[in-house]
Amino acid sequence: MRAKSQAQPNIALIKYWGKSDLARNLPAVGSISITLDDLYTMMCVESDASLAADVLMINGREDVALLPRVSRCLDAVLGGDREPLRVQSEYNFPMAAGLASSASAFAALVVAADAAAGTGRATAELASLAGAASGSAARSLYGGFVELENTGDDVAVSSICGASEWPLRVVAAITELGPKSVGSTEAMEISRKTSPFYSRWIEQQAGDLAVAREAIESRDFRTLATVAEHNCLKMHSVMWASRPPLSYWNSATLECMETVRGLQAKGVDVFFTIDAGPQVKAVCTPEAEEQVAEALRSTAGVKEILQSGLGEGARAL
Ligand code: 2P0
Repeated sequence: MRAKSQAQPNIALIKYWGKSDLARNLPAVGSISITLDDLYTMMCVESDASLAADVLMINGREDVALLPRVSRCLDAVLGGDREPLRVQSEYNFPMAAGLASSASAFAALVVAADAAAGTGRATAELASLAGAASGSAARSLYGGFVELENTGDDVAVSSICGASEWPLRVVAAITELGPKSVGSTEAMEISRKTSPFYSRWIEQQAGDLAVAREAIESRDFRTLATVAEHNCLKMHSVMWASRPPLSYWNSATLECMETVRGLQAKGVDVFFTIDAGPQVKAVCTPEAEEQVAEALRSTAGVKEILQSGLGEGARAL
C-alpha cells in the first residue's frame, strides 16, 4: 500500500487558543482561517514488509521526536492493528516556526493514509481525524476561507468562500528561524489554567467569528482587517498574562507591525496577524502585495519574505 498527498498550511484570522478537552484535542473556541497555496507539505505513506515499526522521514532525515504523534494519527485513521508504515514528508518552508507546519503535515498525513488504505473517508471525517492530531490541521482539509466550529463532542469544518472567490495574498515576514520556545499544546494549557483573560477570550470569540464570517461573505476587507487584528492581539494578551508568561514576539515582530500600520495610514489594504511564533503574516489585496512585500523586506530584523496566494484543501496525488 502506498499513497501520496499534498496539503498547505493555513493562517488563522480568528484564532484557536485553548482546549475544551485535552485528551481528545477539542478546541475550546471556533476559528476562521485562510488556506495558503505556495507553501506546502508533500507526504508519502507506504507499507514495507521489512519494517518492524513505523519510520518517519522529514526532508530526507529520520525524525524520532515526532514519530509517536504520527503513529497515533495513523492508528486513528487505519486502526491499531495495521502494518508498520514508512512516512516521508517534504516541506518547502521552515517547520516549527509559527508557520503552521503541523497543520499541513497532519492534513496531508490523514489524506495519504486514507488513500493508501483505500478507505475513502469523507473530507469532514478526515478533518476531524486531522484535528485530533493537531487542532489547526482540521482546517487545512478545506481551501480558501475556512471555519471550524466546536460542536460539543467533535469539530465541524466548512468552507465560507473559495480561494478564487476572494483571492487575497499573504506576505509572511520571517524574523527568526528555528523552533518556538513553547509548543502550542503546552502553551494553551498554561493559558487556560493561569491567564486571568482566558475566560473573556472564550466568551468573546462567537462575536468575533460572526463579524469575520460576515466580512468574508460580503468581501469587506476593512472590517475583516479590524476584527482579525483585534482577535490576534487579544490572543497574545491572553498569552502575555499567563504564568509563566508566553511571549512569542521579538523586536522585529514589533517593527513589522509598525510597518503594516504605516501602510494602513497611507490607505493600503493590508492587516497583520501573528501566531505562536515571531513571524508576522500580512494579509493584503493583490494590488497591495508588492508594496507590502517591499516594505516588510526593508523592515529591520526581517530575514526572509514568503509570499503566497490562497489555495485548495489537502488532496491525494
Ligand atoms: C491557530 N494556533 O488558530 C492558532 C493561533 C497558534 C496560534 O492552532 O495543540 O499546533 O496541536 O492542537 O494545531 C497552533 O495549534 O495545536 C494553532 P494543537 P496546533 O492557528
